Amino acid sequence: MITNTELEHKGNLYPTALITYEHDQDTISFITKNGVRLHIQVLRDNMLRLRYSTTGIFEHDFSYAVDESQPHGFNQLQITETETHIVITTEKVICKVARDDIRVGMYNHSGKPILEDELGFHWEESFEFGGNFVKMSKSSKDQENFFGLGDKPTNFNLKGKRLSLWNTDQYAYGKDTTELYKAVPFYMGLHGNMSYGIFFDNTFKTHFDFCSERRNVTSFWADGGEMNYYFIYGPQMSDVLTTYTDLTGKPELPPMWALGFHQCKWSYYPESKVKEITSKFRELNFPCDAIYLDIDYMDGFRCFTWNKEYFPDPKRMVSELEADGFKTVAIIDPGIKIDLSYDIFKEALDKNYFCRRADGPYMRGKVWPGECYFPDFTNPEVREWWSGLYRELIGDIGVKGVWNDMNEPAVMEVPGKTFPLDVRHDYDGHRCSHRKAHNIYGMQMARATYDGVKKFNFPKRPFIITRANYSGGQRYTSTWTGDNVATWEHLWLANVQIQRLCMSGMSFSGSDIGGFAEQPSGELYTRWLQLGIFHPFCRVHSSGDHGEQEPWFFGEEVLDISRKFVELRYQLLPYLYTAFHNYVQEGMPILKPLVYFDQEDVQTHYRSDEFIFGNQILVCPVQEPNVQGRRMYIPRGKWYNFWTDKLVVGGKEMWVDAPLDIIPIYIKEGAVIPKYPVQQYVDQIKMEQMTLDLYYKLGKENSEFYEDAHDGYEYRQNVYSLRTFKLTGKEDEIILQQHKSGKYSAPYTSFKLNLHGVPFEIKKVFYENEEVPLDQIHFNAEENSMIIDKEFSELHLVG
Ligand code: MIG
Repeated sequence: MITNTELEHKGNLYPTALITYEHDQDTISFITKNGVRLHIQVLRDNMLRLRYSTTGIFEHDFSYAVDESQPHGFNQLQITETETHIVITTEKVICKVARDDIRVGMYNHSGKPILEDELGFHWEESFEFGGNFVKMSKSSKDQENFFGLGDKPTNFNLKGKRLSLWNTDQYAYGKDTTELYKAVPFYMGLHGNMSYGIFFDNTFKTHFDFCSERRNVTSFWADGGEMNYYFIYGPQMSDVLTTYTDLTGKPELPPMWALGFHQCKWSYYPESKVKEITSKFRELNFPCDAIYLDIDYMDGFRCFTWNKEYFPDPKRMVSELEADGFKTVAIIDPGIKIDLSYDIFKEALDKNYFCRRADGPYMRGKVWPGECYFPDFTNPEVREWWSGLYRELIGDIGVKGVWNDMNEPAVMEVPGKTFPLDVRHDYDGHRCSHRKAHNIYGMQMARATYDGVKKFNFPKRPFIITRANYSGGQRYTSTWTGDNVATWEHLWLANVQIQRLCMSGMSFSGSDIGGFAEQPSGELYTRWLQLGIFHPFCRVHSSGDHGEQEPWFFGEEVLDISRKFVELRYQLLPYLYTAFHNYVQEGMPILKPLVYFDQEDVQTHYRSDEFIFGNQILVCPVQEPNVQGRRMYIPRGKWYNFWTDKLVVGGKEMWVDAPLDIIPIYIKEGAVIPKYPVQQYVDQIKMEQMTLDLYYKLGKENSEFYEDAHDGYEYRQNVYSLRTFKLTGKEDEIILQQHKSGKYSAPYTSFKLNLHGVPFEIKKVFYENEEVPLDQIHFNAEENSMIIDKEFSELHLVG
């Protein structure tokens, strides 16, 4: 036997000294003696892209994550040389490349290091597959902390963790399971009040080590592909995150009904069962907007078919549900049953749309329908075909939303629970193996689904939910955290995971409330729902094989408390919708973890129980059984207890009462919160009056309130309404100014203004600087409320 020991022991390879560099427009290209090439592209003053090639040759530049429609541009790009470095200066960042070994350091304009290479770029040749294992290591500071990385079920602050990204179907996963359903290779570092982000846009299996192997080193690497990453500078986390979402894209505004309460189970069938559930919601006056059909609605789990025994006339059923205020959402999986009499299978076979193994045969795997072939969603022609398959389901039958599952892709009864690595993919014309396409398979399926639902539901807005995803997939779909378990630990995990998804550009997310596997106690269900009404996506789902999980199943007390909280979500819909508007416009996360809310306050760096819902509501779930309250951290500033209106001064931890019917909620002082009346579903009621809850502050605070038609696309033609409320509180006066933009006019004409925490008695009210008699505005001294014209521009309430 001949062994090539030299090859076997080649190990890590490193760039050598710089020979030369070139500058062409926004890109500076460096080349080393051993042929390594580094491209640094300046996209924005605070965003640089770094690509490395070990042969001097780059492969075709292509990314599923990057949103090409986003404009970039910078104000300054200057290149200077020192004896030891080539220095690139933008308005925000100074980037130094060492002549010795092309190690890179990023600094701010006061010379403070933001992020410096430790070993920097290095690689190992991959003898088995070709190409390289590409690696990067960075020095990190003692006080540095890390956040991001998608759906990982682990501590919110990632310091000390080593994690890998390989989309995996993880039924009943646990805390610290490293590979879950999504791959979001983006994280943020924070030290010395400076935050930066790294987006490692590589779809192979990627790995991240946050000071786990070595205390002062952070590294990331991939099992193939290119060392291709974006460095984004803050210094605020909000600058980093909004730049990342500019790069990878934002979704369109969902229809408002998608923000209502959703009920799901595996599975509601036949039709009479579905109706029994929906009627019960109405009978009990428990608000609900959507009902889900899991895999059993299909004929033998064949996608785009119906089991006619269970659902003899789906179109009629869907329209009857709709008339009762329920939208129907149906599941669609990627596996297509091998069955020559099944037209969709036949067509995909004829058109060569299924994935194949390296040596030619189709990729065959077992999922719910039995043996299946799988469409190659990385082929644009296949995506086009797939989107067309929704014609009947959406366009004719009237299903309003689609739920994509099993798209990691999941395969049963095989090692690794997914495709073998040799499976071939089109990858939009850049043919590759499953090693490269695995992590984007689910995203491309959701993308094709989005296109289809959008096309056939137009001019209404589409609603998609997916289990697997990759960075940028937020452009197409919402998501949930998969097969969790009905345990208290999973309630804790749901809280962390949704905050983390919000920090990873994927705000439209939620967990299976109450847990998917096993069955919650009434207490656990209640506590979970109290948290879930603050998640951007709010759905109860369970596997169904452990008993019922409808809100009435746990008895009268749980039902009443649950109703009270779902009603609260419906009251807060205009506030939540405004948070969605800020997310789709600016990339602002809908939930703001405390570290994001106030990064200067180091107390927040290891906090994860508390979060800010939207901009002004602080929430902290109860995550233990048998308690009457908990300790929580109140961030700096002053906050009103939502339940008692008692004002507390933040910047400290305190005990908060929270018996079973209470979740700790605090409102930021100065906030003006828009509220709807309770409805059983979105747009049930023609709005006659909008409530504004105003929380007094000595000082200034701005609030926003966005509205439009709740569905459709007229908002893009300026038919929206964005109101800004500027509150100025004085010892004996409140001034409230309103500025409105957009052409939308809501059906109501007045606001009911409820005042909270006002330290003086209101004696006079001036409307547009003219005094109005208190009875004319229906001033109610007991409630401290009044009714005012919605178009006011300035209001003075004087003591
Ligand atoms: O192998 O469609 O995560 O939400 O109910 C299980 C049945 C397949 C997994 C999903 C779950 C869904 C279930 N699916």
